[in-house]
Amino acid sequence: MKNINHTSQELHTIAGVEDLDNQNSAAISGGYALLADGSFLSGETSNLGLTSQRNLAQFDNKTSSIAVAPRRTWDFFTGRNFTGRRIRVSGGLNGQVRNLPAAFNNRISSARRIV
Ligand SMILES: [Ca+2]
Repeated sequence: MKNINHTSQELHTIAGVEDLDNQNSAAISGGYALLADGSFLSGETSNLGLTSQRNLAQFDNKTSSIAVAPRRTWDFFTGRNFTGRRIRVSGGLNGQVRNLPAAFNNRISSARRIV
């Protein structure tokens, strides 16, 4: 069954990108990737730390937004064991929140840290 994200984005004027709030900035300060069920890191979250995940277990097919720490890059896959379609998310210089495009929304099943 396909999940549909009804989270409102009307408070956000820049699609897909916004500054991290203090709580989420602290969460990723050590180089983490943070996954969230809702857009813009709303709803339930899962912090991957620095460890690639071949199987996101309870977070399988839930991720709708991702924050990656500064200077880190992760690849996220629609299949387990780093298979299927891939989307790369980099934290840039300041970290970044990325809302997943429709082809990946609620479809991420594994995650691999690149740097
Ligand atoms: Ca979701």
